[in-house]
Amino acid sequence: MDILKDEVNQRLIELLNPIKEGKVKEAMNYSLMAPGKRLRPLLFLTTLKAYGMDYHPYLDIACAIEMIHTYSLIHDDLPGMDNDDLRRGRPTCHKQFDEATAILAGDALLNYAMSTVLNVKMDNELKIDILTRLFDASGVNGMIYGQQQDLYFENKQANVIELQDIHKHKTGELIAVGMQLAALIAKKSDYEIWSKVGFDLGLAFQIQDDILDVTSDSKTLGKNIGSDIENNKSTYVSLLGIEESQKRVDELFKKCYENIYAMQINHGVILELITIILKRVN
Ligand code: GRG
Repeated sequence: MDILKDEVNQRLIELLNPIKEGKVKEAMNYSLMAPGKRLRPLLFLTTLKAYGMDYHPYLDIACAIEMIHTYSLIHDDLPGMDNDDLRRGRPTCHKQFDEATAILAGDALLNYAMSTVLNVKMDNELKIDILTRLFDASGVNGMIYGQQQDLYFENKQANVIELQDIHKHKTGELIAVGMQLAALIAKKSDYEIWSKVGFDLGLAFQIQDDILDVTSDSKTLGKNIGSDIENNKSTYVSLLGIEESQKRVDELFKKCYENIYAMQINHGVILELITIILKRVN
């Protein structure tokens, strides 16, 4: 998995190279090249590997997914949203630079993700399908809708169903999208199963996040802890407690393993990554 991650990091550096020098490029580079787990691009590349495909022609799509994820983190950390000052073990983008630069760097990463995919040499019809899914997942009916609902429920009690809806969109969409795109590229009929796996994994990932927020520390996590409590947000832990939340995580991972085993793919590579996520400490 480390080799894949290194390839993504190397390609991200190359992709940033041609951008005009200035504070926005510096801020994009600062946030993108900070030590993130690269989970979303790895899910995409690993699913392609599970289909026995050469992933190299699609490396830039993996990088575009990470650019969109990083933009969402930069904007989420802004004072108008979660107002956090630590991310990926470093001061958040607006703390390191300033708010205007952080807004522009987020905008630029989203925009650059689009042009990065547009520049990939591949079948045009498939490229349009990929762009459509990627920007639906991160768009106003996807991640942005999730973020809107997350902000709406600040200072209001959300129930588990409402919370699940927030997480499906805010976290699940971008976790699911890589696996969905790999199925599109491989021209397999597994799209729906990958959607199920992706959304279950996304929900498990988010509940893990809620648990880590109360059981870990900001040095290990590389971000502020207790930010949900500070912003008066309902979480799985605040609604169900740690034990029941962990039970839900375990059930969701079990479902993911079962659904993956039911597919005609090379299970090993993708299960290795799922297990890394299952055991994550940050
Ligand atoms: C601003 C449109 C907009 C959306 C923001 C992703 C998001 C939506 C907000 C980030 C805050 C948050 C806690 C999201 C839940 C998903 C999550 C745990 C994100 C962090 O992802 P990791 O752990 O981060 O993969 P790294 O740094 O490893 O990439």
